[in-house]
Amino acid sequence: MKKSVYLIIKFLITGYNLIKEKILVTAALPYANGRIHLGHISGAYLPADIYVRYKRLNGENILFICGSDEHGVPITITADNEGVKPQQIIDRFHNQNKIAFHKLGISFDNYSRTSLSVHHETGKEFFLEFYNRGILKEKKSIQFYDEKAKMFLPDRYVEGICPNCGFEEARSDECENCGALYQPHELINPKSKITGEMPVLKETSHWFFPLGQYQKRLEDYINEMNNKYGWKENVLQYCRGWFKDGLEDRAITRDLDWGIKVPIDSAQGKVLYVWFEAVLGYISSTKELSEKLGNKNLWKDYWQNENTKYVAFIGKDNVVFHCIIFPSILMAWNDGQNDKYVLPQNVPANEFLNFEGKKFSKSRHWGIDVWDFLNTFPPDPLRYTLAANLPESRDTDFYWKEFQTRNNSELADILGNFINRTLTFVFKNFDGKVPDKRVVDKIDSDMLLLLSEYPEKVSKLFESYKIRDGVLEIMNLARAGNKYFNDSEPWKTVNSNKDKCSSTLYVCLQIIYTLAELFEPVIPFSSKEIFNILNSSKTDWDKCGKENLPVGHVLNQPKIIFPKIENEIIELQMEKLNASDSKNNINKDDLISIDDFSKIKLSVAEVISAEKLEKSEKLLKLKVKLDNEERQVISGIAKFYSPEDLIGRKVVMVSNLKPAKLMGHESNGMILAAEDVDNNLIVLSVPNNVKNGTTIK
Ligand code: B3M
Ligand code: ZN
Repeated sequence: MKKSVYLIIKFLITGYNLIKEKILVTAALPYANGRIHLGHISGAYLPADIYVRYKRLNGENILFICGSDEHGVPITITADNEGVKPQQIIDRFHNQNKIAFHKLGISFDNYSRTSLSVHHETGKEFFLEFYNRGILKEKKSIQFYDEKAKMFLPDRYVEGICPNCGFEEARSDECENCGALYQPHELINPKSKITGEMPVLKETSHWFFPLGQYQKRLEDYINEMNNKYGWKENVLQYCRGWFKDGLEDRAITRDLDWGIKVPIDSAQGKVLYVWFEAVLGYISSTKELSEKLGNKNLWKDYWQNENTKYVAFIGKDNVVFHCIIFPSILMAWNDGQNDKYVLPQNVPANEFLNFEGKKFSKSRHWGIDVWDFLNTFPPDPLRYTLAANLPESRDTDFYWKEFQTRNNSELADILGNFINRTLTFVFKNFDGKVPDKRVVDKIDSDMLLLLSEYPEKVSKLFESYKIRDGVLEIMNLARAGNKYFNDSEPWKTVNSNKDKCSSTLYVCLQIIYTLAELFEPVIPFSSKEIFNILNSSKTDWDKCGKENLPVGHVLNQPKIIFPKIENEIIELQMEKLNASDSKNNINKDDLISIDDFSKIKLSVAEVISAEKLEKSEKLLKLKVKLDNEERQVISGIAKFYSPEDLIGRKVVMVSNLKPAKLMGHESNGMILAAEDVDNNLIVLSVPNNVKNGTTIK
């Protein structure tokens, strides 16, 4: 080829790649203060993953971005409750959630963390850009301050009596019981949750983002996106609600020491408000990916490219942050001199998933943890069940019984059975090879026509974020396959009309091929197994409804892809869920009198030494100090704490327990710990300023 021709072609290809639309998909960054549960999965991660996998099969240039949200009060509260540093909490849950996502086949291109320096830099860059351009307003306000802990107390750190209804666990400016809103100074008997002291009111100043100024532009933006790309009605409703109330300035700094430090001298002890920076986590996660891939500009190719289609998958509780706050931050940035960012083209937020008819509740242990789930079941039946029941337009429920039915009656009896009966038949009668298409009757051509329409049919649904309908539609193809098999009666034609029989099986195998591909986004692990049986691999999405397996192609022996789930296993899971819930529902007959309770002497004790007991995985030998007495206690917490974790800690001890011998060692008391649903023990801590030996009442 002449060099000039070569150059022209190269130029055209590069040019095409440059202008070809890029797709950026993000899914909400889960807080690293707990394990993700099935509600998170059906709210955002599964629909996003199905969409992304489908787009990849279309050969799109797509990035799927996520990571852990590691700042904010939810993290520090969890850390305080456990008596550990926030870093320990985020390390634990970042890793567990990352593994859970991986096991479930959620195919992020990057799963980052907002504690990384690339993210801190990004957060500071945005703040400084706004600060330097004079966009931010500094305003003074009065807030609770804990003089002992030397810190301002975020809302959730203060508790007192509601001035309106007398509820005793009201927050600093809002009562959960009666819904009243009030000023912090109106709260009666405020107490700091950190030290238990009465906090004082102190003036502090914060920087505010002028959200109100963006209202008109945000309304126009959402209208335009809705007109062009069709936003979901539930999402529009939430936005309209916010606009109706009128947008107001929002503080984007907080008095806390966990988070991204506000990068100006006059803001000592302040960090960026977690929501201001968390949404920027999508950008920094993409930057981290660029670095990993050694392609410095990759993130810009997506984020700062007007040909990027950006879709943000979230749950309904995050709508305001993704449809209002994040776009306004990007608008403000884009008004400056720097390269411009793309705004979300769509935010297909889902409603909630409830469990067995009741709302998810972390404190009541009502919900199902992905980690636990995948210890018992493979990922695809869960993916399919959730996908077939996504809360796209209203809340839906996860029922264990439905999970069993979706697996046994749909995956196994419809899809699995169709594959199995076809392949078994082909191995028995056609030597394990794709048989010839000899006679094409109406029933066959109708089936092939229906098949050819499927990729587009499903595409239309997926493109409009009707993921659930798309998934149900694919299962309909498996149903149609079974019906075609039944109506064609190959078990008869194999003797009476072998050519006809051969054609029937040829068509059935093409259907299985199409099912393997269409189902790839939904049940990727099983799709791979189906392709293995077919001894084949995927093609472009728009070609998968055609006749892809050639005559004579050698197949592999079938095997069971979807084993049935037995009743006992489901019943066990239901019991487990109910048991964790009833832990908090105390039976009337179990109530004790105050006299019964006062028999138990609870004291504050300080751990002064700790060591592992030889030959025991569970036990630690502790020496604890009461008022002016030392005691030896043998405690079954070795799996959860190393000796160093405990030394110096003040704990709660039952101090009037009869002495006991454990593995030959005397124990004089019992250390109290909380046991979570996974049977992890968390030792109760007492603030350091409480004296050893103090009685707990
Ligand atoms: N971490 C809230 C949540 O997990 C929050 C989402 C951040 S998305 C930038 O629901
Ligand atoms: Zn109240």
